[in-house]
Amino acid sequence: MKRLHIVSNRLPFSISFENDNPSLEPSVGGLATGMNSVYKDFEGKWIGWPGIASDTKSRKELQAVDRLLKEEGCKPVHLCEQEVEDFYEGFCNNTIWPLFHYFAQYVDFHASLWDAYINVNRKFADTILETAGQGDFVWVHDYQLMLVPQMVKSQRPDITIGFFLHIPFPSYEVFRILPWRDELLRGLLGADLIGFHTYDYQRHFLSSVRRIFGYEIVLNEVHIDGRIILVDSFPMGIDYDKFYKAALNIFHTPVKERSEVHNELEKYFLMSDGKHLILSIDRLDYSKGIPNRLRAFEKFLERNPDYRGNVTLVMLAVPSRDNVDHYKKLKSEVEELVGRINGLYGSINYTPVLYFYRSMPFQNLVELYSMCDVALITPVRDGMNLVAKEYVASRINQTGVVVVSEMAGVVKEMGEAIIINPNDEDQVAEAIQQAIEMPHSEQVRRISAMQERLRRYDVFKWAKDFVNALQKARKVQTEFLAK
Ligand code: GDG
Repeated sequence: MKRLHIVSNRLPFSISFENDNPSLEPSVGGLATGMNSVYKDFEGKWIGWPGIASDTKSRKELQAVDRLLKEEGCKPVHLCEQEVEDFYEGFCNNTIWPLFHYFAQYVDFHASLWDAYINVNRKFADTILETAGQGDFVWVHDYQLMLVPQMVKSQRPDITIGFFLHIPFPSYEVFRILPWRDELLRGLLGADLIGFHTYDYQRHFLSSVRRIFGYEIVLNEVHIDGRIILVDSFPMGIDYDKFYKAALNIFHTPVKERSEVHNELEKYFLMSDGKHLILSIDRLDYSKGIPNRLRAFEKFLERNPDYRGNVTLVMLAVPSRDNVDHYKKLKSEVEELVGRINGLYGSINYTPVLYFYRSMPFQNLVELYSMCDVALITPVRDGMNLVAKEYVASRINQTGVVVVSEMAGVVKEMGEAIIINPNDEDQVAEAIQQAIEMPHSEQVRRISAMQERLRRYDVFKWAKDFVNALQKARKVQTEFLAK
């Protein structure tokens, strides 16, 4: 195979400066793990924004950053403060993100933000055009870069382009709201392979293509004058072994070397036999359904006085996009609900909701996964939701219960979870009760089945499948042209 280049909004490193000297810290996210497993094999580059606004640094500092990134096989696309504001915070996070998560009332329709989106996509496309050799492969990620495939394809048809969307693709009736819907679709159709987490998103996309352009669709192929575009679903997995092994390791760590989080959680369980911990982890985002979750937990406590004092919700809300108004309001709403529940049902030695507004190191995350009896995952919309998968992978004794929203992509792989509609707070409150009362043998039966599935289709298999499909897309195209 020729070279394969990865393109994503952010490069897989964060950059910090000490006395004008930059240093790189690799990101440990799922995407970086999956991509590292494929892109190093193909000697490609990783193209993306390094995460710093270029006009806040001197020329010398930027050159030093570029040098470090080059050593890691990365090519930066530099963005200035205004571009970050209009492109990333603006069109990406205030237009596409809310629309694709069905929050149409939050969408900003500003032509100036759209212009910034075009310009930044053009910068990414230009960097790809400078980097890719004859016949190379390119894998573009996510909603920030939907115009890139067409921008590259129109100049270099020899490059085979894959695109993967990490968020939902909404139904046509929602997608059509966007004034720039035709341009976005045309941008995506520059790719040779378009991938989604689930078949539903794939179906919504194809329905938009048919209704907006009337192109011929044959099974999962779009036929447009002289080109065939493959459209398929690839549910993203996790690095299963990493979570499983980290969870195993926790229980082999000598007591005095254990983290504070671990010791505190253990103390909680030692207080009495009937204690339960329910876990909630997400970025603080309106798509994640955090207020609904809190209200459902409140209902559960209201209806089950016997459980007061014995059931605690551990809520980790990771700061996200906190300069955007909707996110600020959400933070206040969540804090108010936490305060209300703790005020109503708390006592000197019982805090119903343990709320943390921060991110935690990987080690603590796994401790939470492995020590909480229930994972409560209630997004109102979520492309996939990797937290649900990580929880299952960390259950080394196969106990634990997942309560999961039918609006999250992950539900398609979690038939053994308790599935709820996140807008039905009564149903969620009942699901909490069902989860903490579930017999041990049933927990084991359900978790084992999910573990088996997630172990087999991990992030490495996901990345490999996509790359194989990309190679197939080239073959299909070549054969079609030869006819
Ligand atoms: C987007 C889509 C799709 C969270 N808190 C901490 C922490 N995390 C890690 C988790 C997990 C990741 O962040 C979150 O992934 P999700 O899938 O749950 O959600 P999004 O960030 O919204 O991701 C989503 C995903 O892309 C992949 O395609 O599933 O639908 O919205 O891996 O472990 N990690 C650490 N500390 C934390 O406090 N170390």
